[in-house]
Amino acid sequence: PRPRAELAPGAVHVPDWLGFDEQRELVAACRGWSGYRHTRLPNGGVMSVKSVCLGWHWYPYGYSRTTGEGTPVLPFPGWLGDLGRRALADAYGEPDADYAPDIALVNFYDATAKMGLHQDKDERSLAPVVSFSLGDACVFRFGNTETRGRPYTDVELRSGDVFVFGGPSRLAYHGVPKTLPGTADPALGLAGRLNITLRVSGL
Ligand code: MD5
Ligand code: FE
Repeated sequence: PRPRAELAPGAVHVPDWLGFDEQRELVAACRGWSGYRHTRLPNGGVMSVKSVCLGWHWYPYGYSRTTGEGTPVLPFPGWLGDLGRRALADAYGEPDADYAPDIALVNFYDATAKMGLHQDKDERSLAPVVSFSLGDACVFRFGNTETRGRPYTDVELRSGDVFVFGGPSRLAYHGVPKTLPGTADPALGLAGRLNITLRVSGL
């Protein structure tokens, strides 16, 4: 059994937090959301993950009420905020009735997708980020707040895991150097990895 682990102050990994039925429901919800796209970076690069946002549209580096393509921004569902509040309470061992995420960023990783080390600085609020992993496992690299580089810790995130990033860890560098293709439970019906992060825009 993988124990709950605090990697750094405010950075808590809760393995197997989601039951299998909850994982299936989240995968089904992710399938229902449309508009996944490879985000284009200002420097000309294109992200290898495909993403869709609920509540606010993420563009590097900020959030807007309209997508670049002019398609409507999907609503942020109340049930997802409830799930995030429960996850936060279990991770920190303390409920926070005021935690009100209004953004969900959903990332889909195919077998070759990855995410370079970065900080999440596009939210005006430094409230915690709650992350749900589904499907293939991945290597998650959790770094430090000072530099893009060592020291960092590699953690395997598996389907059903929750990770909460708050406090001093909210601005830590982090990334996904690789996924572990084929590790998802076939009964989940997901080839690849989905990650849902809940955030507070502060807008
Ligand atoms: C992922 N997503 O697995 C990760 C998990 C992203 C992103 O990094 O920006 O979409 S969320 C990890 C995260 C979020 C906020 C803070 C910290 C990590 N952190 O301080 O390490 O697709
Ligand atoms: Fe991030």
